[in-house]
Amino acid sequence: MTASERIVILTGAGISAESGLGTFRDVGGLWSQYDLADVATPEGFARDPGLVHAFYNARRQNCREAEPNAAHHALARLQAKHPDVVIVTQNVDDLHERGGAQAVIHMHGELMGALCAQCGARWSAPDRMEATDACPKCGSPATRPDIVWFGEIPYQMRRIEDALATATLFVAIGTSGEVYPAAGFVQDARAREAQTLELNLEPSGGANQFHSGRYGPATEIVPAWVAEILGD
Ligand code: BJW
Repeated sequence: MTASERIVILTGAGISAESGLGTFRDVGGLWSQYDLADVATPEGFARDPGLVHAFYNARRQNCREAEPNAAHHALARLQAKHPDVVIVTQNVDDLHERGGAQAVIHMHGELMGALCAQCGARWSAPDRMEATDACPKCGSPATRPDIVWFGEIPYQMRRIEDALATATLFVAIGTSGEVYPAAGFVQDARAREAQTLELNLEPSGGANQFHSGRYGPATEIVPAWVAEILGD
């Protein structure tokens, strides 16, 4: 790695799979157990907020019990040596932070956050959230998880676009590349002449959009890649 390399890393559910958190689209993944229209859309929440809160309460509990794995730790080690490395995650867990990463961009929100659908206030989610919980700021019973559902605009897009505009290396880790706008980042980076690399258990459907790929469990291939670019 040279001093002028500007790396943007996009992570997805695959990086947390070996910590015991389920992915979405793999066999047995969350979308084979739940209808995403019921639990990951504003319309689903309006229909049955209790069901959606139960879904996220359970995932929050799983997340609290999970530990960051060697892939999360490796990215934190890379960032500690090169603080300008930008980590954008689609994941709503906090394993990057607990693994030591800084300033992680959570484009799809955070499990540990609560949001008032009425006034936009944000606060730390309690273990169990319920539809009748009152917003601590405006008092409305409009509490929802601070999660970006289908049809909503992902967070911090300007920051992400700025990082991609100057990236020289874009790396996607553990994501199927099926959900936009994240799925388009590889093309955005390529349009700016960045090199692109996919790290995944197996080639994703969009693998041919990347200049290169390395395949295997994240806990093996991510630390190996980081060691290589740090010259360990
Ligand atoms: C391993 C591994 C191991 C396993 N080691 N690897 C038609 C065309 C184009 C777009 C659209 C369209 N219709 C609608 C849209 C837009 C829509 C969209 O993309 N839909 C698609 C389904 C087509 N997108 C949206 O609505 C987004 N908003 C939007 O576009 O707003 C407009 C706008 C954008 C920008 C500016 C202005 C306006 C919002 C998307 C919200 C996504 N939300 C979810 C759920 C909420 C979070 C949560 O509950 O956790 O986010 S969906 C779900 O998918 C979740 C994830 O973050 C996201 C991505 O999934 P991910 O991480 O890729 O997981 P998987 O399971 O798919 O893949 C796992 C991968 O890991 C696999 O490849 C495995 O091989 C690998 N793996 N084990 C390494 N051990």
